[in-house]
Amino acid sequence: TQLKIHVGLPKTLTTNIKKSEVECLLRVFHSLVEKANVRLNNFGLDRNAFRAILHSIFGMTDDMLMNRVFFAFDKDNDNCINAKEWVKGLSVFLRGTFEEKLKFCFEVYYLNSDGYISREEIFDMLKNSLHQQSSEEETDEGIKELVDITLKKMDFDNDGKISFADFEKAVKEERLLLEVFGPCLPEAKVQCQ
Ligand SMILES: [Ca+2]
Ligand SMILES: [Ca+2]
Repeated sequence: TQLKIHVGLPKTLTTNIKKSEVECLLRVFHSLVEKANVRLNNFGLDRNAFRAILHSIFGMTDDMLMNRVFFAFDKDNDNCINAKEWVKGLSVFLRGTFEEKLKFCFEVYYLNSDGYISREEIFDMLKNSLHQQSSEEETDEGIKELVDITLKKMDFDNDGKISFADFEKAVKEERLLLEVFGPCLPEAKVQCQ
């Protein structure tokens, strides 16, 4: 059993993944767990093992975002990705509808589970992603200005933070805003064989 990278699975094939794919994802999961977890009692992937997979299979490189993706996958907050969380998360990666991806990105970005993306979080994420993109050091003042611009564009009810309703409305108007705070969906489509 192996995962193969395919660029360009049909985008129209959305919603639920097929039963055979679920079975394949479970096989992959169990072999990854076996490889990663010989020492651990938990039957699942811990953060390091999961991040290694995000990096090697999905080409992710950003530590902060990989941590956030881990927390978004880990629905029951036990610091371990179990089989159910793995299949659920990967089905969004593989075949998520636009709505599912919208929800997933929002979950990655709000992190502290109060249901909003706060000004401080926007600042941290923009600072982090600007760090990755350019060698020049952005000043905090410059980033604060970007935070204001972002809020102006996305905070429709003017309460100084981004709710899911704000996020949904902004992304529906401008799709590029889906990953505005950093890439958290894989570029390449992964196919199970
Ligand atoms: Ca978990
Ligand atoms: Ca708001």
